[in-house]
Formats: sequence, C-alpha cells, structure tokens
Amino acid sequence: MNRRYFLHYSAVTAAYLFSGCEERSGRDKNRPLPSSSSSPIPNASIAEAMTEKIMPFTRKLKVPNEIDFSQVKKAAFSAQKGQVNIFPDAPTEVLTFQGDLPNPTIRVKKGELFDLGFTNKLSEKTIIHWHGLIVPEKMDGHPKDAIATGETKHYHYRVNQSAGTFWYHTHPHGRTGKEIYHGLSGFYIIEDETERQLGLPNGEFELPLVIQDRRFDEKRQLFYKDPDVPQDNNGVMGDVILVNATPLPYHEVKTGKYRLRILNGSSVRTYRLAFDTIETFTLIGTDAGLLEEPEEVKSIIISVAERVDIIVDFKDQKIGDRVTLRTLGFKEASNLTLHPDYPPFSAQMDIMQFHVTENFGDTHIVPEKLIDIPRMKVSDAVRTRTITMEIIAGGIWTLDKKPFSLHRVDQRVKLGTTEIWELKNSVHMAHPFHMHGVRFQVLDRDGKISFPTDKGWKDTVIVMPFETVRIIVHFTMPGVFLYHCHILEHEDHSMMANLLVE
Ligand SMILES: [Cu+2]
Repeated sequence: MNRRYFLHYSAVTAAYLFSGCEERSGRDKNRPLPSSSSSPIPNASIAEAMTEKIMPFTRKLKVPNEIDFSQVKKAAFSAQKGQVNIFPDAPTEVLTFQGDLPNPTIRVKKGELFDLGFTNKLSEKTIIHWHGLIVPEKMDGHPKDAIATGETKHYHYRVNQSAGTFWYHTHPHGRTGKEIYHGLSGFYIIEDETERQLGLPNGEFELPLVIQDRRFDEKRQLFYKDPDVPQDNNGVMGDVILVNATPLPYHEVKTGKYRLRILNGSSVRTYRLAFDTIETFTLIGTDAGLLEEPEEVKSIIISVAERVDIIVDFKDQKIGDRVTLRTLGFKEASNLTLHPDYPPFSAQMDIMQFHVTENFGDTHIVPEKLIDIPRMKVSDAVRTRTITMEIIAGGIWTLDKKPFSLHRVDQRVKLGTTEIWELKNSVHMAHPFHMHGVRFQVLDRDGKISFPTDKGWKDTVIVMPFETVRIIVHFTMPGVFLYHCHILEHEDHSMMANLLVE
C-alpha cells in the first residue's frame, strides 16, 4: 500500500509511523482528520518524540518471573489496573495479574495440581482461560463463567498433558481483545519427564518471548481502537513491537544454543520470523508440544495465539556481534487494508536483538528424535463437520454465518470419539482457528503455502484466504467449550461458537 513501510523499520520507528498526515491513502483521504484535542490519535509532532523515546535495542528484555507449581502449591491473581515503564519518560497504564508486566510465567509438571485464586478487581466481568489446556469445563474459562467485580474464582485441576508452551489470558464476552491488548496474558509452561530426558537448553538458555504490536498515544498510553476507522474491527494493528512488554528490547547471550518459546500475543498480525545474520534455526515444538523430530528452517510463520518452540545457536557469533530477530512480513495473510496509518501485514519490522557477550562451551545437543506423536487416522473419524469462516451483512465476522451467542450450542460431539473438522475460509483474510478443551492434528490444507508447524500438536491453526484446512480431533473432555477465530477483534465480533462434548 505504502512504500514507506518497506523501510528498515527500527531505525525510523516512528518517523514514518506518524507521517500519515502528508501521505494519506485513498481510503484515508475520505476520513476526517482527527481533531488534536479530543482524539487520542498520534500526530506528526509526536512522531519525533516517539522516535527518541523508543531507541531500538537499548532496553533490556524483561524475563517474566515464574510461579513454579512444584514449589508453590497455590497462587493468587487479581485482574487489576497498574502502571509500567514501557517508555522511560512516562508510565503507561496497563492491566496486570500481579501488579507488573510481563505477567508471571506459570510452570507446571505433568501430573501436578494447579491451584489458583483469581479475583476480579476490574469494573466489568472477566474470566481467565488457560489456552491449550485440556481441563474440565468449569476450569476452562468460558465467557459464560465470567465473574463480577470483587468476586474470586478458584481454579483447581490436575495437569494431565504432555510438555508444551501454553498461555493464559482473560476471555470476557466481547472484550477479550481490549483486555489482552492492555496486558492480561502470560505464559503457561508444562514440563514432563520425556522432555527433561532430551536435555534441551534450560535455565538462562530458555526464554519465553511474547510478541505484541501495539499503538501508543502522545501520553505514552495504549490506544486500542480508532473510533474513526471501522477497519479496526477487522483487527487492530500496531506500529510499536513489544517483546515481554518492552519495545524492541535486547538480550545478552553467550555463544551457545537457546530455546526460545515464542508466542504471538498480538491482536491480528501474523509474523514471519527470521534472524538477520543466522540463516537457519531449529523448530522443535508447536502449540501443544514437541515435534517428533527437529526441523531446520530459515523462517517460521506464526499467527495470533500460535506458539513456536525453537532452538537458535549463537555458536558462530563473536563477542560484540548483534543478531536481530525480525518479521519478514506476511502479506499473504490478507488483502484487506486495516488501519491505513499502521504497518500492514507485508511490513518488515525488527522485533528484538541478541547481543553476544560471552564465549560458552555449549554441551547441549538437540536430539534427532524428540517425542512420538501417535497419528490419528482418517479412518478413526466417526464424522466430518464443515465450519465456514464468513463475513455477513454489517461487516460481522462469523462462523457458519451465525454471530456468537453465549449460551447457544452450535455443535454436539460424542465424548471419546474422533472427528474431522473441515475449516473453510471463504474470505480474503487468514484466520487462526482455535478450539478449547482439545488438541488436534492437521491432516491437510489445499493452499499453496506449507507450514512446518502443521506437523505438531496444535490448538490453533492458520487457515489462509479461501483455503480449506482439515484437522482431526479426539474429544476427551466433556462439557461446553468454545471454538473461534483467534484474531481478537473477530472473536469479539462475533466469530465464535459453542461445542458440547457429551
Ligand atoms: Cu478471523
């Protein structure tokens, strides 16, 4: 759409961001200019201030604190307002679970009990969902179970699934996007004995990284939807990339292997991740667990809510070298123009940098074989269901042309059976499809792009424009669970449905 987005993003972080005033696109020209007093929309003069304030790769990556359930038997979270220093010159108002960002990483071993009291200190109902966990209906965090201001919900369940990188976030009806945008998400890591025996990099060599694009106003406050731009209902794109709540951070590394557990915690943006001076890295895991064997890749595509577990090796780097993690852009995700003032899907952007500071005699070896993944077979399936992804009159995003209804059951499935779900995207925008209460495998997709992540256990799968993806699911948990698009503005408006497993 706009030449300026192809510039080296970090060096000019805000200089072009806010230059929209003189270079307004066709659509943009029809939109009234924001008035400076009443609108939170950034303007050109803020651009320069922002450029100085962000200073790429000068701020340290924050590694989240951990709540390890083998040490702590019970934890407490409160959804609450807080302030964090995302920029050095002014605090940003956010939402947190324990008063700061990033929120803590939860670490649980397979077989352990998870026990957490969650208090809602916000002014509206909310609920926490444990994304990717297969837990009883009442523990899952469906918006119908949201708790009112001042109430406490007790989560108590045994973790019974294999090692993987999961996450948690609030899931209130119609406001999930806004709450995640303001901070209410974190990592949830499950470990098991099989994984431990593989001897993968751990401790300081294991980093959870949540990538989120965000917008800020002149007061350094998060600015969610633009009331003048209806395209924001198609997905909110930002121009400032945060990793673990810090814009374009750096992290000091030694000349060894690092395990990066990467979560796309954005609203809509899909990233194609790559390193600038390290040509290949190793994919070892996807959403819900490790792969059968490691796969060497040059880049990896990660849509909203997906996770990739990768090993990157800094062994050929020298002290003083800098390695930048970037997105190469992924224009295939959509032909739609979202907010015209923010970098589109095709934008190449820096994400964070690794500063090599120490030589290290690395002894980690990535095993050639990781885990066994029993493949579900088409012949195991008792039926095939088709789910369509559509936009209906009024610009409403839906599944099967039905706007979400909190208590309506849209699909009934027999407990203990296996089904094929055929996900048909009938629009020119990719949708990450997520199911609660299960993990699944991808059978096939009819599109042109192949995704190495399709080989692993999934709970979220990208369905490209006009593509059909077939997944195979075995239903082991009874109850009502959601399935939905994980573009946050789509699930809020109204691309979500209920599944009853009975
Ligand atoms: Cu969608």
